[in-house]
Amino acid sequence: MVLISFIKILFLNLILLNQDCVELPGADCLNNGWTNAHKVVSCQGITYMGQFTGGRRISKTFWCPSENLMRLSFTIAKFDSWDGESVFVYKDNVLIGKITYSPYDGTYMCLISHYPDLMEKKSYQFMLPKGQNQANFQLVDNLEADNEESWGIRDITLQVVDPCVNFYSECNFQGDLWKICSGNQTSLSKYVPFKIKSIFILDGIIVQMKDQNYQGGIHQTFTSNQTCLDDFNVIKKCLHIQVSKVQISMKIQ
Ligand SMILES: [Ca+2]
Ligand SMILES: [Ca+2]
Repeated sequence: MVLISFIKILFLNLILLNQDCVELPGADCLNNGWTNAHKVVSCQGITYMGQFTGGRRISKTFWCPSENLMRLSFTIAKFDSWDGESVFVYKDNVLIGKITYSPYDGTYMCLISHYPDLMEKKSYQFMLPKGQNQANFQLVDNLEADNEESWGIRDITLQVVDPCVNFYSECNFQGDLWKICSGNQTSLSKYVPFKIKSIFILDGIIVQMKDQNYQGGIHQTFTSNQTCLDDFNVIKKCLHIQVSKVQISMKIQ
C-alpha cells in the first residue's frame, strides 16, 4: 500500500474574507455592496454606514467556505434616544443577534447633542454546512422616530476563525471528510482515515505533501483547491506530529 510520507500545512495569516467600511475616516463606507445602505453619517470625524431608522433593513451575501468556523464582526453605533429598541441580526433569515439600548446608554458624541451615543463591537460565529458556500446577513431595526433615534455600522469583517484544510475521500470535495485546523492540533488524528482524492484549501494556506510513489516522490505544494488527485494514499501511522500556531507537520517513517 502506498503511504503518504509527509504532510505539512502552513497557516500563514488571519484569513480575512471580506472587509467593509474599515478605513478611517471611511472612504470605503459608501457603495460596498450592502443593499439598502447607500448613505453615510459622520460621528466625531469617523464615517459610518447610516444613519438608519424606522425599520431600515440592510443586507449582504458573502461567499463563505463550508465546514469552517467563521466570524462576522462589526461596530454598531447607537445614535441618540433608543427606547429599549433593537437592531436584529439575521443569518440566512435566522435570528442570531439582538442589540438593544436605552435612551441614556452612552455618552454625548454627535448628532442630537442632548441624547447620548454609543459604539460597540459585536461578533457572531457560525459554520456553514457541507455544500453551502454563501451566507446572507441582514440587519433591521424596530426604531420609530427618524429625528430622535437611529443607528450606524462600520468595521464589518468576515474572517475564518479556525482555518482548516479539508481532505475528502472522493473527487470534488465529496465523500468522507478529514480536516486539519489551525486551532485543533491537540485533537489531531494520528491516522488519515482514507485515500485522499480532493483537498479544499483556503487562500493563504499552503499544503505540502510527499509520497514516494507519486510524482517521483518530490514535494507537492498546493496553494489552491485540488479537485481530483491521482494517487495520494493512506497515511498508515504518523510517528511524529509537530504543531505550532502557524505550522503543522506530520511525518511517518
Ligand atoms: Ca447624540
Ligand atoms: Ca422609539
